[in-house]
Amino acid sequence: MRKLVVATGNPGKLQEMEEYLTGKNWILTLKPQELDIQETGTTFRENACLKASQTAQAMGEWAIADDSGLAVEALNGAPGIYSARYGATDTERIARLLKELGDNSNRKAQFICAIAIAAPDGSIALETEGICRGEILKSPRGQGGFGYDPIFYVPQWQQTFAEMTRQRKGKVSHRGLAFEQLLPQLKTI
Ligand code: ITT
Repeated sequence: MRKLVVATGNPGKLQEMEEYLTGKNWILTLKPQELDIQETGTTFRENACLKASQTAQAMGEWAIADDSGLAVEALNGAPGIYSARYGATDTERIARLLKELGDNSNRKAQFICAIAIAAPDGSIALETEGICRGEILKSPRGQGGFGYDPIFYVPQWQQTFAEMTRQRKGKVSHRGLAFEQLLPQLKTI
């Protein structure tokens, strides 16, 4: 069994990533908090690769990183890669998004998740991306999940991410779709 450092400081993401990775042939450890990586990339993929690569090199271990966010069509794709930097807390980020979208009738949005795995020398071994399409509600609904989950509604299931069970969100979400592609490939490295 090899060690895999999970390069995230986001507890909501960490919980979901652990669920996908548990029982696979890897011993998971968490990135030390003091290892702070600047997200200077211009795409989700670039930022996932930066986080995985720099964590792997700093720790001398395999590392996995997730860069994700919410792109709202009527806001020209904002907050996008700046989703975490859109406000200080989840509540503030949701409030800002709802304010900027206002009464706009175009509520279309998509969650995007890029995952990268780096080898101990920092080289990228695997990269995947998942997208989940949905709509932004006018007010939050549901208690589960994290981040923007209470305002992201998936018409196919008639639920927000925050109303879904962990299992359902785990299958249909952007992260679920990215991991669905990643897991078979993970066996090959
Ligand atoms: P790390 O970089 O340390 O992993 P982060 O929170 O800074 O943590 P990102 O830069 O990838 O991560 O920002 C992702 C943002 O998008 C953040 O505000 C999340 O709350 C939000 N987000 C990502 N996936 C989400 C999900 O499944 N549900 C709700 N919000 C999500």
